[in-house]
Amino acid sequence: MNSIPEALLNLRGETKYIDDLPETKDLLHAVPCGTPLARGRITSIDAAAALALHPSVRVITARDIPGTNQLGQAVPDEPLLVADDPASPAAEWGFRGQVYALVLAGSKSLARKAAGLVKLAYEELEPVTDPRVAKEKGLLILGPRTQAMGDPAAAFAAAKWVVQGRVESGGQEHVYLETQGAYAWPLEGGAVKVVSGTQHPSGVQEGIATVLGLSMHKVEVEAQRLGGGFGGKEDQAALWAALAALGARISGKPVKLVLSRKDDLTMTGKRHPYSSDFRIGLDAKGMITAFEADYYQNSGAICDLSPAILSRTLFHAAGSYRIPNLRVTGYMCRTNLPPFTAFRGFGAPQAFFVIEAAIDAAARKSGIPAEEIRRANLLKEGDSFHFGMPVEACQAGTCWERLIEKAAWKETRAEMAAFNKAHRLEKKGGAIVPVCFGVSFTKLMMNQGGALVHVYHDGSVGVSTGAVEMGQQVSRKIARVAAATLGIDIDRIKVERTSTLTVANTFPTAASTGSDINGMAAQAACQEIKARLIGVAATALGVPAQELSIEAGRVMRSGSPSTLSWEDLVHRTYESRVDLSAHGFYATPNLVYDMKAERGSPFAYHVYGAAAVTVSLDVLRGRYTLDRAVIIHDGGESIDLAVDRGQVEGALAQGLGWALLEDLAFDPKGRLLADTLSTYKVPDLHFMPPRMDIEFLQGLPNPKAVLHSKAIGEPPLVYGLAGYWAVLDALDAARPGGPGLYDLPLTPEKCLDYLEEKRP
Ligand code: MTE
Ligand code: LUZ
Ligand code: MOS
Repeated sequence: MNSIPEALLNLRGETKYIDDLPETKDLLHAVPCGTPLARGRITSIDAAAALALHPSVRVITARDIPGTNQLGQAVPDEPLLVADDPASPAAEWGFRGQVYALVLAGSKSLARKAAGLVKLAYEELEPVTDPRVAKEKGLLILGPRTQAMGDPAAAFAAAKWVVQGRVESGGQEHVYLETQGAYAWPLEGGAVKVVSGTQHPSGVQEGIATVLGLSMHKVEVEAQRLGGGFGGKEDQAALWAALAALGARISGKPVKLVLSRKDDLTMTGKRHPYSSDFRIGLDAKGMITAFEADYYQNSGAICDLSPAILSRTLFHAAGSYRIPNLRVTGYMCRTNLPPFTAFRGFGAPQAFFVIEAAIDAAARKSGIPAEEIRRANLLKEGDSFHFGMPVEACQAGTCWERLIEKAAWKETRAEMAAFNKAHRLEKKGGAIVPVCFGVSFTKLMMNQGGALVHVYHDGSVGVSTGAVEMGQQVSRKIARVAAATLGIDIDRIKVERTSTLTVANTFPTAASTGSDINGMAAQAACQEIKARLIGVAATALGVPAQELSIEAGRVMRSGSPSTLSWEDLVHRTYESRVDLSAHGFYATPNLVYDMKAERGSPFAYHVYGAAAVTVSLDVLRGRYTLDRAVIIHDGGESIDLAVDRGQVEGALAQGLGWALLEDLAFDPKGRLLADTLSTYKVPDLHFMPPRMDIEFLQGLPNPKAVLHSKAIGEPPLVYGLAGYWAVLDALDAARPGGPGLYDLPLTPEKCLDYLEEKRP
């Protein structure tokens, strides 16, 4: 009995992904055909040349779909395959790379070759790529959504300083190491089994059921692990799984579909780019009295998760600050780009960038340093968020003060100023960014999860939950929860692959709630089994159950070891014909939200933190290097500190990549310009600051989550924004009195333009 942590298996190269699954002789490989332009209408698909290539070749189009050609949940705008019937509205496609046919063949190279021979006849239509243009044309996916508090008009009228401006933030490619994919088998009775690279097995199950016209109980979906998800497989894994399932259904053979990197980059969604307008008002002391923003979310061609993402943007509009008068509106602008989707942070980082830009602009106008405005306006205990939720267990100030101390910020600032005075061609810059991130799915219903725990009669334990392992080590955390609850060593626990057969009706492993929700469900199941075990122990030892506990694999009586070991007890329970299995369920309590009034408490709690980043800028070239990052993070009582540290480091890297480096550029015709990993630049070890100090606040148990922990996955991504403001700070040292630049990512090219006064 020895459970090896996922991370160690990764390290040894022993983890198996979809493309590693054994291939049977009858396996067919699938390759999707994507539309060549951003917008058009299909007039016909000619598969003759592809079919002539080899007898194993099959070409599947929308006409072959036995159920409904629709995967859209919030809005029915997501056909599985663009229709080849010119009379149908589904013949119009909305982005370059939208799938219109699936080619199957006996080998991958054959399938790829055949896919290249499928001929598409179409009519080209004019694309829209700019969200503001889309809004002007009335191309909104759903109506605008507004949240408000206080009286912004009156507050602006009374403000000493009022500043307005415009902010751009670019998209971001997930670059999960494992591309999207699925492996499907036809089962007897018309059923189908699919191993899917998904964060949301139940969602994939539902999508396949719809497309194949099956009841959900005939669709089995399993996710063993993902080679990274980062939100990219929250909604969008369903398409590939449904295509593989369709292929299996039609061919009667197993079908494997694993996207090539290039197909994955062009065909799948990314983080939403935003274009936003803000107005901020300050009083003479630098207190923020009013804030307004309009967010033009570039939603891409399909609704996907855009409404939920916009919702999280609005909830995080005020960042970590108390703003008494506020009005923010979001627009979901439909454009002819790939459907933008969930990406770590889920709309919150975009909102943080806007409020921080507004503060930066206010600092330039008022002369009050941005850092002072940030510090003075931080949320405090007893404040309330603009949607009415009280601010509780607030650590915004604690994190900030500790950061100033740990980073020796006053001294650092003084050193940077002295350096900048002495150097003309190299400048230092630094910035601090606070984070306050709400944890829970903003859609109430999604905050539920289940678990199924088996104690085998040799004393080993299998735990299944709805959580999907994607590198974040949720399986490690759940194993720790089960071990702690049962009172045994973690080596006795094995966390199973995620399957709709073991835990049904689950929600995606997302919103950083994987261990919060599924850990609680596993805990509930373990508690139930433990109560039964203690009952058996009480009979065996002849003592009241209240005196008994299980610790370190032994039954304890009033704190002293009894004669019963874990194995003895489990075996006795088995002999006594008492159930050693249990199902657990958890629904996050106390969440309320009134969508009409835009008031309530949509989050179980908030995660707080602050990051300081310092940089050096090469003034002649516009290039910069990151010198140091210091982070103070409020993580509750960590279930596994090594995991949490890894999550903070990884999220920081991804946040820095988004803020500074990753340029998700499309041409005006909607073509992705960097569509390979040699042209799309992600942060590497050399890009990261050589000094990274991450400190977790101690002694702050969180009563709202499992084992007093806090969710960790997404909030630290926002720390990456400190890199943006640090580089801008260095630019200011080189170009004093500049207007500021709010156009993320702040690439070296943009820095050079700014220094040459070509921007904004
Ligand atoms: N860490 C790794 N290694 N791989 C991932 O795909 N996804 C992130 C984060 N950390 C991710 C990751 C995202 S977007 C989320 S929402 C959370 O993990 C989901 O997992 P959790 O809720 O179990 O923390
Ligand atoms: N997914 C979702 C999410 O559906 N709702 C959310 O609130 C959310 N938040 C973060 C990441 N994914
Ligand atoms: Mo994470 S964006 O919630 O998958």
